[in-house]
Amino acid sequence: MENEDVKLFNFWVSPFGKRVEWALKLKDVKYDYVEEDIFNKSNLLLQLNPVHKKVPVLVHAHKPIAESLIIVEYIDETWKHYPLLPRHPHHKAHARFWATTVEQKLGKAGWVAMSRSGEEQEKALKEANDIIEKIEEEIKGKKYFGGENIGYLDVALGWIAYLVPVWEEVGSMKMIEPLKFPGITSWMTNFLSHPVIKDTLPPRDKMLLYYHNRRNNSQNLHKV
Ligand SMILES: N[C@@H](CCC(=O)N[C@@H](CS)C(=O)NCC(=O)O)C(=O)O
Repeated sequence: MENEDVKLFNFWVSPFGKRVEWALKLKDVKYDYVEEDIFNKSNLLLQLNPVHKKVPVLVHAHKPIAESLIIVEYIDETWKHYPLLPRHPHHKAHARFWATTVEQKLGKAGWVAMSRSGEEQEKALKEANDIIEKIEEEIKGKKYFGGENIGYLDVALGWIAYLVPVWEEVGSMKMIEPLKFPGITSWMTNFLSHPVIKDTLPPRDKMLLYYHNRRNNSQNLHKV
């Protein structure tokens, strides 16, 4: 089963798809990568993920799995070496809680802070700040959320490390002040310089161009 074909349908800058790429790479699972155009989706993607019609989709042993955090857990259960989720049920629940809470709160606030200005941006920055303060408490004194090694929560929150600096530049604002949030800032450096992660990061110029365009044309909040 674990040696069956693996295929990842993804979009190059997707913060959700990156989670899956990272989980596969950390576990050294070989896979084929299929780039999807999320503005002109293939029929195959619509068949594989008929409910949400989104990437990422992982196809393993000819069966599709959708939703990035569910895929990461599937990968963790299927390929056991380099475990991502903690073993203890409480630690596991804690990691899942922060993965979904940060996505809900910071994902939306960060997008609005990047794509709007004036009062709307101010309000979003305040919301972002509230959750960033909580993340700072979680990471303070640790190399990774997973401890000495990258774990589930690092994979789940890794988008912050490569996307927030791009969103800050595009939105001419600052969400993560290094002096105010030294723990998150050093986690971002540790995460981005990890040998597995650093090879997966999209080119910064390409991301800046993409998000500048998204900012100028930002009616649709969901195609991150
Ligand atoms: N909750 C989903 C979100 C996936 C998602 O929003 N993917 C975006 C690309 S970053 C997408 O496919 N958007 C296409 C659309 O919204 O139609 C997950 O975690 O996998």
